[in-house]
Amino acid sequence: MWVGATWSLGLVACSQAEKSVDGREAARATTTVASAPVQAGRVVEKGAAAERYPLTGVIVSVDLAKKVLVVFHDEIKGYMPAMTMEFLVSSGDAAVAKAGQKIRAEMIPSKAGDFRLEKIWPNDQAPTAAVAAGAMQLRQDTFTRGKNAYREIGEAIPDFSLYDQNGGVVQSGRFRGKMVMINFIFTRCPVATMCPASTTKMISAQTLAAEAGAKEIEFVSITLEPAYDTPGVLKEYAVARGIDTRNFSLLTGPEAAVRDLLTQFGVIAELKGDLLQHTLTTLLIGEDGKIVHRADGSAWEPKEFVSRMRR
Ligand SMILES: [Cu+2]
Repeated sequence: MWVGATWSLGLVACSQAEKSVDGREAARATTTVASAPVQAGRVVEKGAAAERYPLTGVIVSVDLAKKVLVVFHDEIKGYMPAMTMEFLVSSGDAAVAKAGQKIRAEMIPSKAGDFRLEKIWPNDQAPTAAVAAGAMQLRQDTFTRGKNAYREIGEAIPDFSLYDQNGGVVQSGRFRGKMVMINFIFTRCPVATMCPASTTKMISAQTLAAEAGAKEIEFVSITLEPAYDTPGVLKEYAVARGIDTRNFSLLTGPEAAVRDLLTQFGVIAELKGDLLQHTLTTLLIGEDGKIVHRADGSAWEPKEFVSRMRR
């Protein structure tokens, strides 16, 4: 596990990007990370693991206690026609689900004859379009900035549109006029001193900020592994870690958008075999959207950040 000021790798990706004419190479350069074992939604994987089928549909009803969604789903080509049926889901997915909401997901039939949904994403037209447009804008911005993509202290953060742990769209404009403390984690990080410790310190900062009477402050954790960390997975993580989500959001979204944010914030995340290796960065953004303070690595103290917050 390597930690530290290693955003030069991000610059390598960007200087490659600079050479490309049409941007396609740029996309490749920055999305090689975190691909294979954690692929984005719509795949059918057959073989050793359970079969998975891409599914789209509308949630008809939610049984939170039984963790069951009733979904009217579209035809699953070569498997079953469109119909309304029950699906088992995680507690996080059940908590996030709303009747009437469109979703896309992966369906997993079990030997026992029941069906599970995993990798559930919001699929209603307006929010999906907003998030896609945000991702495209970020792609453009990262590409245009080229090797200047990395945002220094004093520079404004890029605009983004992502989903929070409730599946709602969060746009960066929401934070204008507030200070924001941001870190980057992934929920299944196995290294206690990395993401789990970083989340613990964010929670401490939130508590200390409240005690210090810090005003207009929000806390944001952006996932390093968006293909796995769906809104429902983030929800479950927030509940399990006891995060007070009144001013603490966990964000995810399209792989490309997250990649571009990591590049611009100078965070490295790279798959080594099955392990997602990454650096740790924690940022404080001012009410004008500019970076006020940044800590690289795991040695930062919550109070350093809280002392810089507005009272
Ligand atoms: Cu980690």
